[in-house]
Amino acid sequence: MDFLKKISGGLKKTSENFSSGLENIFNKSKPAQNILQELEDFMISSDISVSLTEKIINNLKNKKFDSSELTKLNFLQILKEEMLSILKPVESNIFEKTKSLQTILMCGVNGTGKTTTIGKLCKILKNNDSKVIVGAADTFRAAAIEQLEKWCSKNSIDIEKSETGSDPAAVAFKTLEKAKKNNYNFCIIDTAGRLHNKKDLMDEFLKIIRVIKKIDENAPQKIIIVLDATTGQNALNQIEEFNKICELSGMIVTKLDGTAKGGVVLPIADKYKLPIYAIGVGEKEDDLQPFDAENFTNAFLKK
Ligand SMILES: Nc1nc2c(ncn2[C@@H]2O[C@H](COP(=O)(O)OP(=O)(O)OP(=O)(O)O)[C@@H](O)[C@H]2O)c(=O)[nH]1
Ligand SMILES: [Mg+2]
Repeated sequence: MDFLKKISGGLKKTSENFSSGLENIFNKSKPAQNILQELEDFMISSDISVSLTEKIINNLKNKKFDSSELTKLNFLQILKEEMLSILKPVESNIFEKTKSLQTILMCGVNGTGKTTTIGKLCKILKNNDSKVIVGAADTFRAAAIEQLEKWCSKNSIDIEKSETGSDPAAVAFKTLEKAKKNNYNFCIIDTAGRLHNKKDLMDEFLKIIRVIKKIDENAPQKIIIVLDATTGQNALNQIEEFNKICELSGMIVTKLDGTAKGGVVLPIADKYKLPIYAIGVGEKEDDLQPFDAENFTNAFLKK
């Protein structure tokens, strides 16, 4: 299945919600002022955020459409331009095989899709002929280690683990040590979900980073926050909170298939300007896609 088909399927709820909303707004003639007001309310309810919605509405106002000119088509044109100008700069592909070892540390609040995303990522990396090792540094639950093991065995990926309850930083250390010694291309560390207001858990995360740096001072090359699109504007707070304690490199937005409000990707990209490396559009191993602004925008605005 090609990328565009896959992402269109994944964004089906969002695009259907968006097109039926626009259909309702433009289905009968009304003054431009009313249309603008309805568009504003609708975009905000689609999780496009107040500030970004205002920007788009102002763009429309500046074009001075009168009621006969303000059509769905010219609205979509302006929205598309706006979306591309926000999303193009955050496109970033980091999953190509590189000569030097890349250590990727995953983080995020509970249940956003970190472990599943690592599983899917392993397949992409394996297909690029990369040598990959994964560290099961979520030692909090036995099930978390088993879950990661299952994903790794599917793609014959090496995994480093320890018993439940052991120090996650020690697992991360062992994984990177092995990766370095055996010339791996990627070392990916899974971590337990954590809320920013649990100081001990945030300290534990910082310890993982400190310990990794003992082996390679430039590692982790990437700290990726995994965000669940179904949590809406909450995802923005999560970026804010993790960014307070470490320097996030970028993000992966999951569960876009599970929401009609995929519009949340826009304020996320607009506010933080952090790269979006990939998006999750389902639970299966092929349901992770490198982020492509053009494909995303086309799938989003599909009639
Ligand atoms: N529909 C859908 N479900 C997803 C996606 N990504 C992950 N999930 C599901 O989300 C649930 C949680 O995924 P996990 O990978 O366990 O999340 P996690 O962040 O590792 O969770 P913790 O380790 O407990 O913090 C699972 O049921 C996954 O199948 C996605 O892109 N789409
Ligand atoms: Mg997990």
